Amino acid sequence: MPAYRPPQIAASEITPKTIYMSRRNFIGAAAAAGIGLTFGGEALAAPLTAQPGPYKLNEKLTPKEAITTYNNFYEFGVGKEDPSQNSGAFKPTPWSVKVEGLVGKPKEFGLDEIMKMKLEERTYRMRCVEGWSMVIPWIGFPLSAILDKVDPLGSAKYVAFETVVRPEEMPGQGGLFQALPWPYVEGLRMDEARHPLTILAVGLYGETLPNQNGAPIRLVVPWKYGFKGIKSIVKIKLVEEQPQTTWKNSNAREYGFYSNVNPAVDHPRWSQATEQRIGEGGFFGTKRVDTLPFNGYADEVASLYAGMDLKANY
Ligand SMILES: Nc1nc2c(c(=O)[nH]1)N[C@H]1C(S)=C(S)[C@@H](COP(=O)(O)O)O[C@H]1N2
Ligand SMILES: [Mo]
Repeated sequence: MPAYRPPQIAASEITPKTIYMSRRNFIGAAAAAGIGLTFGGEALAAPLTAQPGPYKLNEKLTPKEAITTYNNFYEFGVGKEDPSQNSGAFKPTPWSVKVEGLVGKPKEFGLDEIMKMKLEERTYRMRCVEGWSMVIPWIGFPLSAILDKVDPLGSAKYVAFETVVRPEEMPGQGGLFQALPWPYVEGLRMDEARHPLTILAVGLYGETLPNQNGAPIRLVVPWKYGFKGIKSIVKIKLVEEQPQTTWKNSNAREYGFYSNVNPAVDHPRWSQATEQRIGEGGFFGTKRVDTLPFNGYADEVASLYAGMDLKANY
């Protein structure tokens, strides 16, 4: 396993909006013409090797350029381009993650140790609650692998997660306008946390995670809306009661604890029946596809919710 090196922001990722937009059109034209392009960012990021993992997907990957420039990461601003443009000063190393709470062996994991976990390629369909989706080739390891190392107690019923707070490196956490209360927090039921689909991701497209995607380590739960995938994690705590979650705290009528992708349960302000695949039919194209129950992972996870009313538990 290569030693961990933080990804670096390429100059190409910090361009003004006009150039950025025309570059995007150029990419589309080049793709249509069958011309392969490489960007500075790809050359600079640290390569990361991983073995093929389970859950193969027969779907077209979302272009890396879209995955790394169309983001939600409010610590860096609320615009889709803010995280890629405003995260250049963020330092994903050194880093450590505390795993604590109802466990026999609480432990602080340094990033070097984390990067020595058995890394797998996990290409997942990802669905944002806002109605767009991507297909992302993550690199990571099952969350259960790290939970196993701390000996969870029988009393642990949920897992709570916390993002780092660094206003000096995360412009959305400083200044007058705070989009959300910090730290960003999320949670899973223990059986969801231990499900083999649930991973901690440390890379994508064969490289360490770009800052805007949650460097150096973030959660990925592919059957849930994107906001469950908390980024830049510093704390994982096993607890007895259902944890606080940022979006439910900020608007409980619109965002619940479970947040399972469900085309049959609309958001109060929009339908969740279909989604726009980012990067297909042109970056801002109109290719819409049907949203699938549990984001297409029903065979794997529907049994976790047997007997539950998924309209009440949204
Ligand atoms: N800490 C933190 N994690 C976060 C968010 C955020 O604003 N802050 N946004 C969430 C939302 S709404 C989505 S859709 C995904 C987006 O992940 P991506 O940018 O890697 O596609 O991150 C989630 N994780
Ligand atoms: Mo999202």
